[in-house]
Amino acid sequence: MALIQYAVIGHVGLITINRPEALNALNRAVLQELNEVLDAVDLGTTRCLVITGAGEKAFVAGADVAEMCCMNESEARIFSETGNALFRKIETFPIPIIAAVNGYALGGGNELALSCDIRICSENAVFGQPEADLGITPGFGGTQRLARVIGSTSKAKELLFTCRNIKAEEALQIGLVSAVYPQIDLLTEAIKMADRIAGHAPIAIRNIKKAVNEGLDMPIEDAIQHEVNLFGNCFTTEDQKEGMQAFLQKRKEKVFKNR
Ligand code: CO8
Repeated sequence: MALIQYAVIGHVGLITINRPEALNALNRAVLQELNEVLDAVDLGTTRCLVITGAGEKAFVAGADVAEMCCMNESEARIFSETGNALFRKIETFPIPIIAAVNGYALGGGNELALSCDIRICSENAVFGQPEADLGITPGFGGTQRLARVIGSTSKAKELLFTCRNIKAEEALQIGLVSAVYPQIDLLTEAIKMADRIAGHAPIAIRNIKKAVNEGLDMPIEDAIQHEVNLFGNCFTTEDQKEGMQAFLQKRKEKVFKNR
């Protein structure tokens, strides 16, 4: 059985991490399959991805502790580099990716969610970075992305130092997730959001993702120039003409061609 399942629903791709017997823990094989699935996404037709975990208990309960426990320094570095490269690929993936967090998102699980563009979760979701209690630091980007995502080094360090798990309501309150849904509705809501994103001009959406992500790492003057360039680029597309003509013609239906 595949460790990663991939389904296409219209313009939306649904990735499911499928190792429920180990609460979808990330071992080398899961990381490799996830990488392969991302490489196989048809970017000509797919406009948004959703990532979730199999079962009702966990999104991802972390990196696989059983696999990690006997690593030496060099193996640990390679594992961290592999996970970091994959999560950076997710972060910079050309189309938006929504994490539908359906339960535990601990350690590498929270780090996976952090590398996605948007996080929504179920009422039973639990988030945390328990690494310090295992004698390690987060190794898949958590020391870098948590503070950036929630916009507070104080809160990020509190969570990283105390290894305190937080529930969905607190995750919403600190801005770690955008919305909380009953578990039964989570996937439907995630796909609905992805569908809504997929209904807008795809090149504009890609340019927005680039502008926000890359701009945040630039001085503001350079970031504004980056926006100018990406805004200008939209005017080379057929979809800009379609979007604006539809508005001027008071036409509700638009056909965006990803061109
Ligand atoms: N790794 C391996 N197996 C796991 C993991 C994990 N992270 N989480 C759960 N499992 C397995 C359990 O061992 C158990 O297997 P088995 O049935 O064979 O005993 C099965 O999943 C079910 O789990 P539990 O019986 O423990 O379920 P509970 O409901 O009692 O508890 C918890 C659920 C609270 C989520 C609990 O499983 C838990 O605490 N899991 C570990 C959470 C954790 O510490 N995660 C962080 C791991 S470290 C990490 O992610 C670092 C990332 C960076 C790596 C850098 C590389 C160098």
